[in-house]
Amino acid sequence: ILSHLHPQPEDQILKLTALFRDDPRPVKLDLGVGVYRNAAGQTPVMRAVKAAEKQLWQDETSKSYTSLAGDPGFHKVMRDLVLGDAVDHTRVAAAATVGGTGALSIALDLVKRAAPGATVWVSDPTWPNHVPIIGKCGLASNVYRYFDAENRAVNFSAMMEDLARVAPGDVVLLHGCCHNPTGANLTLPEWQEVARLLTQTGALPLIDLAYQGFGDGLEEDAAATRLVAAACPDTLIAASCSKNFGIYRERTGIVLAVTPDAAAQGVVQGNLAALNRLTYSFPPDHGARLVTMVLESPALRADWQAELEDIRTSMLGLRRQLADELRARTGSDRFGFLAQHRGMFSRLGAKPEQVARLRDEHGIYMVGDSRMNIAGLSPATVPALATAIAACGI
Ligand code: PLP
Ligand code: TYF
Repeated sequence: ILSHLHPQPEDQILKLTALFRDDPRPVKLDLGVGVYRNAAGQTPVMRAVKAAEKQLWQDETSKSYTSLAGDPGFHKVMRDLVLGDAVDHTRVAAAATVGGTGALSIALDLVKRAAPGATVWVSDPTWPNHVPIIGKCGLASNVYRYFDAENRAVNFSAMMEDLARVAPGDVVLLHGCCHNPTGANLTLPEWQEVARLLTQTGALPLIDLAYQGFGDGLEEDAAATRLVAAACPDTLIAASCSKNFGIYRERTGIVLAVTPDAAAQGVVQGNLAALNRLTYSFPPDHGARLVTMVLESPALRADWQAELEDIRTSMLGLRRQLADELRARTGSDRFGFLAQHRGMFSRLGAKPEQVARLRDEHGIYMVGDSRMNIAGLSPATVPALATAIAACGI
């Protein structure tokens, strides 16, 4: 029976990590997988997370199960972090999940139960896992235009044209901030127009929030999510703690469902707990507990925010440095978008053969669509990247 299985396509992002590792050249640059790295090339455990872990090791007296939807304390801190007071808290159902990916999967399972015929609309392009996860949950997908490859910016009028054609009850998947893979984001007034359109069409927004704090700041990066949740009768949010708490392998995320009223909240909460139970019984607790401890302690929270802000501003500095170096080398402003984009990624706009040349001739690894992880750079390596980009005629 098992021999009837088909070989699976490799994950193009994760494949790069192995290619890079096996490259024997002494000077090489990994701009592939979206993991934050400091100037020394490390992905450290954040200070506040380490302190919480020490405290937890001392104080934890039991590792018995939590509840099916996870710890209510985690729900509360995450609801506050993501939604602030944008909506009445009695309307919000929540479940801890296995990372942001688990949150997406549980959210889409919930959609499948509520609206089995719904189509999920994703941006063109989007994170490569979105469409396969939608399919795995038994839902159809379609794309709305998003990225203007010529200008490396959002083609907002095309996006609005496509979203106007979405059927009532369909789902629109939006990146809450720091669009992956392009780095191009909507302005707040544009988000207001999207929210208005969603209420007009009766579509359900599903917001993927994987990089809160990596763009313009913790509050700023939540503004679009809050605006949409305040405008629409119901909103699904899949939030990840992997990046902003640096706890990737702990697999910590949450699905937040903003429901029309407190009565609906109870039923949705029951469905989220049931979906967790059917998928993995109880969600993992360790990362969620660390996040809860950090957010509940004023001292740990302040230290976490300071370190997150350092991470954010270091990536912004690298963006500006790269844009400046490229202006100097090419004598043109065509790379100015790098300083305008936000988050870990920018899509450079290089052709596949140019991406291959960067790798083969310069040891620079980026995803085939020319997505670069900005955090893979350091002030010392930016000049070499700029030189290589210019040398490849990009
Ligand atoms: N959504 C997007 C857009 C991402 O880039 C990621 C990447 O890590 C995720 C979701 C999932 O994150 P997690 O590692 O928490 O599952
Ligand atoms: O886009 C990225 O690089 C991150 C990490 O299958 C990632 O979101 C990459 C591939 C993957 C899961 C996570």
